[in-house]
Amino acid sequence: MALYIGFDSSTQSLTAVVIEIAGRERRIVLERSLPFDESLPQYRTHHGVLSSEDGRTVVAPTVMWADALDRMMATLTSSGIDPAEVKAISGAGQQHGSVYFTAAGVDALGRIDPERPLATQTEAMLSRAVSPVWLDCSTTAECRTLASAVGGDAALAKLTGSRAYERFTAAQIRKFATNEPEAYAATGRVHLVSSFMGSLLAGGEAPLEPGDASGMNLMDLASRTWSRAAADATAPDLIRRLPPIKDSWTIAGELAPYWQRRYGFGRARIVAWTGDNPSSLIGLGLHAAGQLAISLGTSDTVFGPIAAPAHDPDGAGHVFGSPAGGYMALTCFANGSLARERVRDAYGLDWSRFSAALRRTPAGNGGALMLPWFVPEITPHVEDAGVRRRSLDDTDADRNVRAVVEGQAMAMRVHSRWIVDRARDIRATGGAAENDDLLQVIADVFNAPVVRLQTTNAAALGAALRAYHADRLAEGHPIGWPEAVAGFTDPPGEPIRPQAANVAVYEQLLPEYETFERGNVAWRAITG
Ligand code: XUL
Repeated sequence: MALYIGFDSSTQSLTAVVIEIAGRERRIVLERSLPFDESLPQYRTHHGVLSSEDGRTVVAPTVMWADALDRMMATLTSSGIDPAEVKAISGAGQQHGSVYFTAAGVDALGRIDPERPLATQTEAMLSRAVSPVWLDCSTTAECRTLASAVGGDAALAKLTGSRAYERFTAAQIRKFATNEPEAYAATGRVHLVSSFMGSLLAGGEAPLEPGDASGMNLMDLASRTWSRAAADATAPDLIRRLPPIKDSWTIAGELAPYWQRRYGFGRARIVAWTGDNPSSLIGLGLHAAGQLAISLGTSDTVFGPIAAPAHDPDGAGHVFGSPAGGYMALTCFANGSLARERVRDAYGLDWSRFSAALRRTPAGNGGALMLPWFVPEITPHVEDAGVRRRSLDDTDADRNVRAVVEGQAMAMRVHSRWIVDRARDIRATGGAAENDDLLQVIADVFNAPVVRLQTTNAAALGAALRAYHADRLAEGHPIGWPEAVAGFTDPPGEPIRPQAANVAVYEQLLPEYETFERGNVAWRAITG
């Protein structure tokens, strides 16, 4: 019997999924989540982040993630699993967020003292106390400079998989290097959330891998190496500050003595961490082009594997490396559960009353439409936050609930056509995937069955499965992805099927939605 741990260090929480594999016997043995706001109140985060008054600058206290990892290890080992049985560990991190180490801090990773808490030791390794995260949209000027230096947005998208994005790491590094040149000069390495967490576990620098590195606007997508042109356009002397990019199945090292001595683990292998979306691709068992997934988390994302890099004609989507090799396409919406929660709270509802409101209202909402841009939106690109309503009274709780869900589902359909025009089925994950009424709207808008897997923690499960896959390879017994994920990613129940009458309503409403959306967006066209 062998245990594998997968983590998901996401915006609002750290989640762990532990799987057990004994030949054909495979099961999830434990799932635990640690929400940052409630479990670590001393960091004073709200929804896991610290935001400026205007909401455009969004960071997280880097040390909070280290603290969460320490606590999660304590939780896991007191939950009945035998730490000595853990063979390999991997993880997923919220994408794009960056962590800044001094050169001495990188060396100190190899000397983490088991006698002292991890958080205080981590603090001393950093040249910057906070990490900019994916919700940040303060770097429009940096994006313009970066794009024009490499020949325009279309050229940057061709090179790196995405045009310049505010939340992507290059623009964030540029802002830091410009505004805090001394702290940038003191920076020895810039890591992502994923490789930072992997480095803490391995007690030494973990590499980046193509899945998460492609969320930086810095990696040449074709060669999977750093692009000198993009790096030089970002900040002085950046290339030497970037960790190496290695295959996603690279073993970063052995679990550091800190974890072995404190919690009784053995010499588990640490497998390179990836981004949360690439990890969910594995956790949902997606390895063939034409498959589509929807993740309903703090952000909502629509993604799927693709055979070769494609590009979103609207310039809103991304191409990332897939941790299984090859590529994946993704579109991200900032107003995911953030928007659903805002509507829920505005009308004093809880989730069950939110669902009841969905059931009481008809598909199509009598033509009412909402663009739920409570925070600046990524897709479509909207800088000025603000909810836009059409034929919708903002005092009508039921119809506003339906409008937020329908608005999100129609945006997902419109902005995922470039990935898959007609999906055979859709795999759903993330907290809100537990809600049948919400998934029904998605099934009807996409005219495709929606399936849910055993867990809605696909990113953490994907990490555990990646740990297993890489461990077999390291043992000299490589396995393919279908074998690696078997028993974990087969849909356990019936899908939620589209209802013909509702499908017809949305076929009519979709063009109206598109017109309404376009009328509210100053499109930042992709230029050559
Ligand atoms: C993807 C993105 C978000 C974060 C959320 O591009 O910005 O989905 O990965 O954790």
